[in-house]
Amino acid sequence: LNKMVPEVVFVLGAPGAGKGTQCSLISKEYGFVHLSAGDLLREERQRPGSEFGEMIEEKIRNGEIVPVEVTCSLIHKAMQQSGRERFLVDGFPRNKDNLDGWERVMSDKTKLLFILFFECSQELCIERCLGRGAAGSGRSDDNLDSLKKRFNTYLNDTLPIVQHYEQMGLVRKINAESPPEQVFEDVKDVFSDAGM
Ligand code: UP5
Ligand code: MG
Repeated sequence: LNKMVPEVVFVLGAPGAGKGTQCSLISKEYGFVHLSAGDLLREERQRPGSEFGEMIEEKIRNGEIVPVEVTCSLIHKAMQQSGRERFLVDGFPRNKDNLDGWERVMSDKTKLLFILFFECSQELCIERCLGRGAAGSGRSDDNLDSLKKRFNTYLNDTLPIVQHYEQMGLVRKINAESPPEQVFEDVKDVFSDAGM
């Protein structure tokens, strides 16, 4: 009867803007569960017997977006398995298909608090991802060819989603070009303004 509706913050920003890095800081400080859609997809890709493994790998390498049915059910499952009530959904929704799919299945089951949006120049983002690749990330998309495609998708498909939420007054913009601890200071302001 009085069951709490799970609260969700969507975390968006270009590839390499620092979404994952900031989400781990936030989860430590504020007790949100960090769910990276990309990590969930990479896990599913490795799961023995997954019928989606090859499709996911191909999409990721080409910087394309996996159909929402797959991504959304992984997010939903992870939310249920956590047994918790506050979530950072990192790197989702990335396009109209993602947005519509979430609205269909999840918007009645959750409360969207706001969108945390990390802004960082393309040059810096690419430098960070290439640096991570060179340091042995093992990610099949940390190469210049995939990065160009990831950025195309980001500009064409993801930015319109940010604009959609901006019109609803839900976007909290953060400059993500300074060092992580400094970026996190601005993140904390957003969470404290939200009463956390
Ligand atoms: N770094 C971080 N912050 C820094 C800072 N302030 N100063 C200097 N360096 C900083 O950081 C990236 C690198 O930069 C790291 O080396 C870090 O140390 C350093 P990270 O925190 O990992 O940035 P993040 O924004 O999380 O970058 P990521 O590469 O994870 O972003 P993407 O959005 O590209 O990747 P994601 O895993 O979300 O998606 C990958 C692919 O999965 C997509 O392209 C798509 O094909 C697929 N996907 C879907 O299909 N659907 C989804 O819903 C989600 C993903
Ligand atoms: Mg990430």
